[in-house]
Amino acid sequence: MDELLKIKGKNIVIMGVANERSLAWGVARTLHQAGANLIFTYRKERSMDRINKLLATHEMEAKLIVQCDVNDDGSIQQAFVKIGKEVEAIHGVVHSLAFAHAEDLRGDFIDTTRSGFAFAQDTSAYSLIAVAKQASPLMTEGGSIVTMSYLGAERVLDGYNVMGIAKASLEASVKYLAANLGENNIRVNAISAGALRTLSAKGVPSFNKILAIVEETAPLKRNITQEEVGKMTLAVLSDLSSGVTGEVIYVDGGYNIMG
Ligand code: 1JT
Repeated sequence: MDELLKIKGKNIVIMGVANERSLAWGVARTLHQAGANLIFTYRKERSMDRINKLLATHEMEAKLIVQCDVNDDGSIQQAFVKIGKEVEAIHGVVHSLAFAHAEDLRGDFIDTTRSGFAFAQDTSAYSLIAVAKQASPLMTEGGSIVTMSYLGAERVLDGYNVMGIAKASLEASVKYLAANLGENNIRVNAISAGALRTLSAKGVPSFNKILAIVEETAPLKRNITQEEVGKMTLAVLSDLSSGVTGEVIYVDGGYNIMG
């Protein structure tokens, strides 16, 4: 298996671990099991403490943990300078970040403010471009960049509102980045994950209803797990997917195909 994956000893940057339930943490666990070296970025001090505690609990070690605020170009640049000093090359980046103001994730879409729109785009979509810009020069042996999207990018999902537009922008950015970076043997893909009970999903009023509808409708008749997102992310980061770039890959039990 190791020969097929070629992930052992590879340096993978994981952005977006907020707590144990984060998609990014599921990815970290799977990558660790496969023998990758993990580099974490965090924004808030509190997230760093959580990452350290999670690592200790699971008897895992990080190669490096660096601060990185994706709303700030200087912070992204500094983070990747630090990473570049620690490792010869990086082989993958997991971008598992999104944010919007709570008031923009409920109510009528038409009430979206200019500033709320810009903030969601900046944090959730532009951040991938800014990260790719700083990460790609370190991918001297080729690489794979993976981001997390959601079905609301292409379907109107009640309440997803401004995040739907941000994810549509993220998925289009994946395609343009893939076209741009392909000549450097850097692949760029998105995973469109099914609904998962994470910190981001907290405070979404209709979330239980979403989970129940998926269970009833999806071909697999259930919701997905963090581990399933981790396994697909490993596949997309690894040599198993060496011919795949610019794709949006659904890990949703098949929910998206249903009418
Ligand atoms: C964000 C939040 C991004 C929640 C997110 C998200 N991507 C998926 N979810 C969960 C979700 C949220 C809604 C929804 C379905 C799933 C919150 C913080 C900002 C970033 O409605 C259909 C609203």
